[in-house]
Amino acid sequence: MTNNPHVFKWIEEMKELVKPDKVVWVTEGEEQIKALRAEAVATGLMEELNQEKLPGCLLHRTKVNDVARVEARTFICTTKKEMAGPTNNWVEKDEMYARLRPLADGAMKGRTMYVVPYCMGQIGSPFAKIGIELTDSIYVVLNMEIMTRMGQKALDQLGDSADFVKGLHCSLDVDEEQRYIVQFPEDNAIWSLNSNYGGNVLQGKKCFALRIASWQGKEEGWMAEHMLILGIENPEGEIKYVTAAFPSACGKTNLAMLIPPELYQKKGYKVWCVGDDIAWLRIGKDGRLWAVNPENGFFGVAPGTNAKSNPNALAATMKNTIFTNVAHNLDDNTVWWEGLDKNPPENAIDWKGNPWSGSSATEKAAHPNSRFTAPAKNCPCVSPKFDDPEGVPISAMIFGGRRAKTAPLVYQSRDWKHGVFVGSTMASETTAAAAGAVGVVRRDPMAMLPFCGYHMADYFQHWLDMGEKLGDKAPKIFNVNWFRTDDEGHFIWPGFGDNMRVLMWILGRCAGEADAVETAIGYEPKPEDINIEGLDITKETVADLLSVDKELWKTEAEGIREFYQKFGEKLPKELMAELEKLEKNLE
Ligand code: OXD
Ligand code: MN
Repeated sequence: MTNNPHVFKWIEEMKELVKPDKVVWVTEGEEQIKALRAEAVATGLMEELNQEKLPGCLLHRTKVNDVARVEARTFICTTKKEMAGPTNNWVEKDEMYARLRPLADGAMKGRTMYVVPYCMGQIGSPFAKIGIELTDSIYVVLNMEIMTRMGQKALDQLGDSADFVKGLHCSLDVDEEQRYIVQFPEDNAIWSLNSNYGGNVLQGKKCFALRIASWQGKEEGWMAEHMLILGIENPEGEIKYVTAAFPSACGKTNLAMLIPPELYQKKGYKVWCVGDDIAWLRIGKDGRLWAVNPENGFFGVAPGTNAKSNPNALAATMKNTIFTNVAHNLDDNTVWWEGLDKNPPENAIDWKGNPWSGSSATEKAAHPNSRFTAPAKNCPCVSPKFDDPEGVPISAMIFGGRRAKTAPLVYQSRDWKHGVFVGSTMASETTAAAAGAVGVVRRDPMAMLPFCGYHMADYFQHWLDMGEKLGDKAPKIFNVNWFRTDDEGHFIWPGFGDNMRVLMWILGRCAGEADAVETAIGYEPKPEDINIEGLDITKETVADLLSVDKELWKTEAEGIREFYQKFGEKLPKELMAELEKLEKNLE
């Protein structure tokens, strides 16, 4: 275990509060994990799936009121509201502790408190950070074991240091009215109460690796971003890495595990996945920006994942994976979800635990946000650099969103400052998949709106400061949009693996090899610069995908101006200057 006095003092304090019957340190390795899995199955918390077809795989169903992240119940609690800014829910931190303590008081009576030490980043890496999560859920323990480097090794890395994130998770009775996902960045603390859904309670992920880490990054001069990381290897064996940020429902995991089109495969190109959700970025000794994925697994959305959309993700789920809220196929004790294949099972249990039959179903078998928790090393295209403590050097950073008409297929920012402007104005249009009106523009700067642990205007400033430090070694910044539609509402660009054609132009730009034309919004490829060999579209279609409608962009600029007003005086003047430049270019 550990002799770290800071750890013991805090655990004693928490024990006094939540009053568990028993405390179990999850530091004993594989045998202990095996025993916890067996206990989860024996108590009905999880079901063991077909061990021939899905070895090591388990199924879990959450309560029906606990199926997603809850932004309205997520808080950044600091001494001053100014620190959290206008885009976060805020309560003064002592007031929040006072509100939460009575809820947590005795929350683990009659239960076991598991002490889960974990490391975000590779053990021994200069990027690595330690957290300890105290939880009363075996489901959380088993998921954390997949998603992080967990156990004794994390305590060893911590040594005697007081620098760890103190996490408390109490399942309670999963009451949504009393649900709290609270980050205390000044205290390095996270409290999750009344939820058992992954994004709320696997604290290493959104709570630590984004909300707390973004705060730490600002203080310490690095960045925690909601970005995938992928590498493209050319036939000579050189690999260039890019990061990309998208709001949800834009195919981030699919892009992270992209399969190159045949044209590139034949030439010997390969794509490697370093991360599908989060990137921690630091300036390396060479002055360039380097990235690691702090996670050790994928917590991916199951519906829509299939052998065509993402064969790599599907392969990753074939062993040692925890499925949550998917359908249970009773015929062969496996799992199913909408979009897996065209053969829904006849004899199944849906995500709510009710009998479900494909031919007579009126409701979905799997929850639209049902998930797989899969070890990264299961993924056939996981990067050989996945465990490299130094990370990978980044050539380009890509922003994107879902825009039917406004944004072109791809454009490059004129420089870092303009790139920060592009990221800060990122937006997606709502789809029919979400409740509410369709086509409404939602701004989601750098896809960090629900994950930035401090004032978003300070966050923009931090991006600008990082650019100053990086100087001419800064990655180039791009924007992509795979989702332009024709007049009938059909997607024009084929997407999926063919997105590599756009990535190739991006890498060409980084290498100073690809051509571009300057437009009102930035640099764009000429239609012939996007390789469409083997595709069913013409150069004219590409021209169309790249067109910039100035009237639409004037409306866009108005929307940005309105959005920026939120930040008042605190908005960095560089970003306002970029907006003014855009408005002038559109005249
Ligand atoms: C996720 C999210 O689950 O961004 O990764 O919501
Ligand atoms: Mn995410």
